[in-house]
Amino acid sequence: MNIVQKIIKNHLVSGEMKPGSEVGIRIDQTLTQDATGTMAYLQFEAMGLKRVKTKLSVSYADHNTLQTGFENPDDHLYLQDVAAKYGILFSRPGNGICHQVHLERFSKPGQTMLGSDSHTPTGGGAGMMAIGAGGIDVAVAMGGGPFYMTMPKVVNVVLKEKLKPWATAKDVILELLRRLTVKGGVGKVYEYGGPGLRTLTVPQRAVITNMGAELGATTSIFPSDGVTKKFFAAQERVKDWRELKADPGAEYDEVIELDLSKIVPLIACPHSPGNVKTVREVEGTPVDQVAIGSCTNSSYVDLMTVAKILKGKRISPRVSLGISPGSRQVELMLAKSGALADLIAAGARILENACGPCIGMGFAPPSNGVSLRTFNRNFLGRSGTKSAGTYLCSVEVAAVSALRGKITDPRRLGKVAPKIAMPARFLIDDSMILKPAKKPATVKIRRGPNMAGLPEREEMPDTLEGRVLIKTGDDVTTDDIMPAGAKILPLRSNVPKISEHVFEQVDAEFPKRAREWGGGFIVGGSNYGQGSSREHAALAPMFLGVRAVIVKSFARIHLANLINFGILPLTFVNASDYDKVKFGDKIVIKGVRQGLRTGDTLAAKNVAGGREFQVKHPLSDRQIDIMLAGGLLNYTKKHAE
Ligand code: MIC
Ligand code: SF4
Repeated sequence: MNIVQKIIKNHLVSGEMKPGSEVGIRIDQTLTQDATGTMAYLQFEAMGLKRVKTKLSVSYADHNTLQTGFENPDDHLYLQDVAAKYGILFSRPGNGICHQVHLERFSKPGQTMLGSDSHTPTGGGAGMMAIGAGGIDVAVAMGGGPFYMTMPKVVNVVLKEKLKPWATAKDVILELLRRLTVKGGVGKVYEYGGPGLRTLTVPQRAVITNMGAELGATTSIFPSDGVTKKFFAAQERVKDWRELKADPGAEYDEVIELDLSKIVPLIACPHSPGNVKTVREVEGTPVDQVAIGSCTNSSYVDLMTVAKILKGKRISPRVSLGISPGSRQVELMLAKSGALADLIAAGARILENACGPCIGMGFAPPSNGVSLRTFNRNFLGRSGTKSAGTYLCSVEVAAVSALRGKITDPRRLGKVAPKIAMPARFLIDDSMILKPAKKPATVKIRRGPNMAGLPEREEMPDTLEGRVLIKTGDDVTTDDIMPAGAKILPLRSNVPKISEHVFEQVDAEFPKRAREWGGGFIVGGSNYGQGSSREHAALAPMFLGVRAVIVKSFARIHLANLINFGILPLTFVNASDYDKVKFGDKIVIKGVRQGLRTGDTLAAKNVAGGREFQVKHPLSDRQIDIMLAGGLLNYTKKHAE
């Protein structure tokens, strides 16, 4: 068996391990962050359990750290109290980005993890089967319920040789994105192997598994080997380590070969992580802003490398350089080694160790600006400035370009790249991770005035009818559907308020129209809902009365979120019917309740021309029950009765 099959088999609760069929797996660990966590814990509370049933659950506060009003700090207190009460560890604001901290302090080879964040696969760098999901799926997992997913195809990425100076792990994943595109990984897990493995450290592997999310993959995973063991020893957690490898002759659905020695510095150009070019191709482009950090590239070695490149130099006067360390561990080590002083002396602005600019929480670029980022997403407007263009690259490219004021291939600095060794011991201080209360019954949960209750949806009616509220193209992101940023993120625990911002950057009239038209349909192209795991991209449209989403194809997590909140996900049987449906058309789908059970297609009538077209649903029997009940919360309550 390959590694993916081994882990799934060890955790299998239901289903057959056949690609394409639904499997249920037991979840060992969960992770939440503050932007998705409030909803996840409201849902967990609604389940009425006394304590989480996982081996380990950690709640992080890392996204909503800009406190421009009471909303975010109030939500943090809520999260802290819930964690204390229900047996969850709480990583306080100031302790770092969930994925970086979890990799350092809690990852365990061979275990399963579900996280309410799409970059949860970062844990795959340490041999975890770590999957991103909507908050309610994580709530169910915390309650001991299985996680259901489509059994993925397993792709073996065989790594050969080793990286040349100035080529990095970031370039490896950018190369895969260049070859496979942002839809290439849907329904697949990437399992890395080959002789090149031993040349990559755990944080480098984590860069690759982190950004596997941008391929649309279910997750990505590396074996757990001697390199992994060293990392665990350096984190003083060698007892958490175990070996994990594929059996000799293990079979895979696909094999990709990657010669590491052929990888060159790459860059993803605006506005998609899949728009990859060589750095050489865009060299010379003037840069206004450089941002270094995020769950992709903010490890100790990454930031020490930046410090080494900048030491004794000054950044270009046209560039504003922001650096957000990935964790308090990284930040403390930078400070103690003196590297932090080198960064500050070079002109860097040291930001909080949090997601920060990656999610538009401050440090937005200027109008029409060029922002070079070591992050994983560069969707239009995500930085907070719609007219800006963001580029994604390695820390090496970012640092050298910050010095020169223009996009620069770091190989111009010479044949020898700075080499930072992995530390034999990291600085261990878990004092910002709070343990659950000894007497949970005494914990009173604080809830700020911004926190609204969970919205409800009634059972699925037999006839779905309404008008097409919006018609989108391909690759619509959840940032398009439900934008983030400093102004909107504080509303994550208030669905009525946040729903006023649905599709804000694409079509600001959407919420008003949805209310006036009494809800309706969304029509879209392929890979609809790519990107984040935020269930608000389903919850808020549900609140506005969206009944069904009809598209050419869906991204994995968003599809699951739509089902969880009772919005019927449908695809065109004939892709050409997409062209015939227009904005504002009235659509009627009759006999839905019976129709879902009897087959996988339904007839939709476009009242305008009287034409009928066929739509298909991807639902398993279990998902049909969820849909008919009006969503997962209703379904779970019904089953508990
Ligand atoms: C992201 O990178 O888009 C986020 C913000 O981390 C999201 C989660 C969210 O929207 O809260 C993700 O990746 O799932
Ligand atoms: Fe945070 Fe950005 Fe990573 Fe999302 S991608 S978890 S916003 S650092």
